[in-house]
Amino acid sequence: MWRKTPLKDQYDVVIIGAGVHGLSIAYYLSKRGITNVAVLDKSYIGSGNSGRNTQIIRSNYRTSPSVRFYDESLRLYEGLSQDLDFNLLIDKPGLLSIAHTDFALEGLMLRTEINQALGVESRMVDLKEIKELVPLINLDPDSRYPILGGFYHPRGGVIRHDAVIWGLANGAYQRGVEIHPHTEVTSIMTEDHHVTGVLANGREIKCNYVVNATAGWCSTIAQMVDLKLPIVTTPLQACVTEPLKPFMNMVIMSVNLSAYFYQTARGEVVMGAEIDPYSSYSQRSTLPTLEAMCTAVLQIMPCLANVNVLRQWAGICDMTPDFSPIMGKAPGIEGFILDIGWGTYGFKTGPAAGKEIAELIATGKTPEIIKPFALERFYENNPLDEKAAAGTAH
Ligand code: PYC
Repeated sequence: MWRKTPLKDQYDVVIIGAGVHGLSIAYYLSKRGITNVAVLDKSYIGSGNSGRNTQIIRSNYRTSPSVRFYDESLRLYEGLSQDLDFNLLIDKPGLLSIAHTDFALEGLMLRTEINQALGVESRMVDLKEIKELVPLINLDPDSRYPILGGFYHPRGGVIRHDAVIWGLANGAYQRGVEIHPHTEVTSIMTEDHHVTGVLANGREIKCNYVVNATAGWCSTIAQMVDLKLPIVTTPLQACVTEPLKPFMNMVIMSVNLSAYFYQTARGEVVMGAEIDPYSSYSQRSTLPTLEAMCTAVLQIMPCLANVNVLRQWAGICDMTPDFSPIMGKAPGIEGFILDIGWGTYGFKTGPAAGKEIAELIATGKTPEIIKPFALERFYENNPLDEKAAAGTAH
């Protein structure tokens, strides 16, 4: 889909990380005519969380800045196949968040009101409607965690992550952007608090902007300019079963059990749970997490007992204290741009982050919609608390 070219000595913009975010920034820059751009990745493209996430897209968040931003991304995803002229296999059967306690139900009601006030289609559903939406769900009132109600988000769904990565890479490349896999940045050069270039695969490359669009290694990259981030890196695991005949057409998330699952177009059930309870850079999966995921999903969908799990994997997630990302200019370092801290929710925001960061670089001004996500919010004790809606399964 693209030719390998030698690294040049100078670019306008160097983007570190060839995942959905880095490639999306490159694509939207190229649409603005900014094409002297290189996307560098220490491994193959999409090798990090972009190829490890579970492909869920939704905008049913809790705070207004998040709902606005995630909804912009969902809208961009809805039109991205046409925009890229590349079939991204979007599938939006709807997303159902279920609650097993009154407290969780109240949280879903609050999200419903905020979503509706901002024009995002979400509504509360009772047990009768839940049964209609997902006939095989366990609604037994005597089960260990009886379901009390749900929050339905009809535009939620999934989009094929490998297609998204290749589509964006192809779109950016066709407009003149260079993509350099297996090209590791080991330092960032600065002069007078301005970024001047990077050292990549042992070569000095000059540039005006460096974008940190990495997941898992964003603190390592930030350290290269002595920037400390309030981020802890933690694994998140998922697994997939053998294929089954179609039996459900919905993404289900349980607030209290910290579990989520859906059936893919190939019939497999993809499922996941909460982030691991420790910090690590390991991308290996573990038995206790497999057990936790299956226990939770079987509580909701007991018919899956005896189904074989075929694969399990992990990605590593950069978690901020408020479960919201960091986007914008890095304070005190001209030309160093942050698109990081994407925790367990980065895949669904690739298009909006790409578009807005491209605008920031093109105009020099931070777009209104990403202002609430600036790093400075932590210096000013002004967090954007999304834990209730952004944790893996909430
Ligand atoms: O935020 O929708 C989500 C999600 C699903 C899996 C990980 N994060």
